[in-house]
Amino acid sequence: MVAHLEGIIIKGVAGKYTVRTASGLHECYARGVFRNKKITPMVGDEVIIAGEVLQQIKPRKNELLRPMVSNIDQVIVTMTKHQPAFNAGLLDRFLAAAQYAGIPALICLSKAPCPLAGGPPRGAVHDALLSASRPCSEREFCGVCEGAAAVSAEDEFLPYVMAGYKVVYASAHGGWGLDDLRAAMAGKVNVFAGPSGVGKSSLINALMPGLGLETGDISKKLGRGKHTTRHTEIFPLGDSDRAGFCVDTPGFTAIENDNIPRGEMAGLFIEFLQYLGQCKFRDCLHDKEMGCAVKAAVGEGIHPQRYASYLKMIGRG
Ligand SMILES: Nc1nc2c(ncn2[C@@H]2O[C@H](COP(=O)(O)OP(=O)(O)OP(=O)(O)O)[C@@H](O)[C@H]2O)c(=O)[nH]1
Ligand SMILES: [Mg+2]
Ligand SMILES: [Zn+2]
Repeated sequence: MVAHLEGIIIKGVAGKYTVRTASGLHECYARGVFRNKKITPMVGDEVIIAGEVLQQIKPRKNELLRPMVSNIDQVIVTMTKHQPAFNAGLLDRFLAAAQYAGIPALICLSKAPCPLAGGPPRGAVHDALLSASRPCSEREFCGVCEGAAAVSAEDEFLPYVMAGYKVVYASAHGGWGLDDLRAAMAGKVNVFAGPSGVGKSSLINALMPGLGLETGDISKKLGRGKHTTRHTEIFPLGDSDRAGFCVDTPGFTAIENDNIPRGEMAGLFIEFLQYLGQCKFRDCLHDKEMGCAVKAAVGEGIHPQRYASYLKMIGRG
């Protein structure tokens, strides 16, 4: 009899799953019964295998459909200001999908400009660097104008900081923000999600030198990535499982939230939550209804851009 082993699917390509077990990596195929029941094994699944056969998938803690991955602690929704151009609607859809799956999200601005370039000086170290007029590097980074503190009123990310999301500004090439990212990822299973070309694989390479994931150019004509990463794969962040994991995923340019019932959408905008239940009508969709507490909070606790996005997502915008 073939021994049964427990493991985690760390990669799946064309029906072939790589399962990490205590006794090493095993390449497996799913039993036909999964196909018949329309169950697709996912990267992140805890499974039981026998030889080359994936026998059983244990109940999932959670699952994300795009990118398809399960048992996640944190989604790092990765975006850029340029190349590809920032897309608030797409970010809102990613965040709603994560929330619907019950997974906390962190926003990462990838290819972030040098935090020492422009803007008012924010500290002695910063001043000293500016007066020495040297480009900053990861080590001499002043640490004061880092992360959310660098958000200005014009910033695309202001609505998200207001909503309560943590935004990490990072650059795989410049090196800044990587320590922030590392700290936010420690001990968790983190999945990088976002459009093609934003630098997901580049960030993972920068976080784990030596990994050597393939990265691709941005199409000059379309200003979009070229879908370089083709499959989802989990990588350990350190030698022990306790260090955490990160998952690289293929980028995409659109995400549909068709699986989310319209009445549940408002509850997926985290800054709306405090107002839900205060509307005059219990089935309020927070559009043109009278006595709507959500609408009353637009411009106060709710940023108009996020509200507009919500309306679009329920087909009213
Ligand atoms: N200027 C700049 N370019 C970067 C930075 N990080 C990544 N890039 C470039 O952005 C392009 C896309 O990077 P990838 O890491 O392949 O992007 P991705 O998000 O993994 O893309 P897909 O695999 O297609 O989803 C490459 O040409 C990278 O060199 C950065 O910090 N600054
Ligand atoms: Mg990639
Ligand atoms: Zn309402």
